[in-house]
Amino acid sequence: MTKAAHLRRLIEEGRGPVLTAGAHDGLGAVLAERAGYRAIWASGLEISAAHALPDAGLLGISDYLAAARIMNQACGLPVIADCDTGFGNELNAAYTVQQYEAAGIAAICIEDKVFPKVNSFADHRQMLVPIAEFTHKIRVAKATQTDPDFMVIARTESLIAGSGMDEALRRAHAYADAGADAILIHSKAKTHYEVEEFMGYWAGRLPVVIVPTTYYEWTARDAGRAGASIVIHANQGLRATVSAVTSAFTMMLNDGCSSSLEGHIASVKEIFELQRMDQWLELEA
Ligand code: SPV
Ligand code: MG
Repeated sequence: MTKAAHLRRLIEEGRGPVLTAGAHDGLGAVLAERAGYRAIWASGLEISAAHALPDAGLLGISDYLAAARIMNQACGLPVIADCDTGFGNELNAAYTVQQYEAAGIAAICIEDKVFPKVNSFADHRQMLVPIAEFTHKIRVAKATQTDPDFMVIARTESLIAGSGMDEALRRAHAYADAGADAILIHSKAKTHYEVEEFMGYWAGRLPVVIVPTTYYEWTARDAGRAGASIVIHANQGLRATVSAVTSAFTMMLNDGCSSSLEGHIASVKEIFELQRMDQWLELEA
């Protein structure tokens, strides 16, 4: 089964939302798989942060695709690739579909903001493109794919841009009419209520994807009961890494050695296991 078919099956079998972890490299994807996540979000925020760059449209499709490809090859999970606004106009969106599909990526997600976008949590120009411009992009993207299982997820930033619930619903329905396979409704609210309200009105027309970063107290189980098909923990892995590495480096510099860390950090043996070193070295035998 292709990974695109696998992702569709996970959504359709309805055993709760597909728990999806944000990652930016092969190791992150392997850690998510080992922990029990069922899909990978190739996060633009994480891929940008891994380059020590802001999530502001600086990196291009080559950088994003290379990262998504590495994650896809490193683990058995389907990858949902964050493709920002589709890297330009509808031609760029078509090229994006061609390239990601050829790389075996299960789904792409494109959002209805003006290029170059800025991360949704930045208090900075959160501007939406006209609905007709984005529906055209979706139609071209969907017409480009050759594998019927490949998914194009349309993400509306209406709530992020402060355009309100009616606009979010209007856009989501227009994107569904244009052929989107799922809708990502993004929110930066501190509570889940607006996302829950959206899903109530939406009434399951298409699968809904959510990213509970600011409304982190909402459990995936409750989100699933409210209608979410995919729940993305988009950046917590990156944030955990930053905290852990910062405290480890500080401790070693302060102590002049790593003895207070040993016992708290992964062993070299565990790193070898994550690298599947034994399997590789068996090839020499
Ligand atoms: C990302 O992870 O890059 C996302 C989700 O698009 S967010 O950062 O919440 O916008
Ligand atoms: Mg992003």
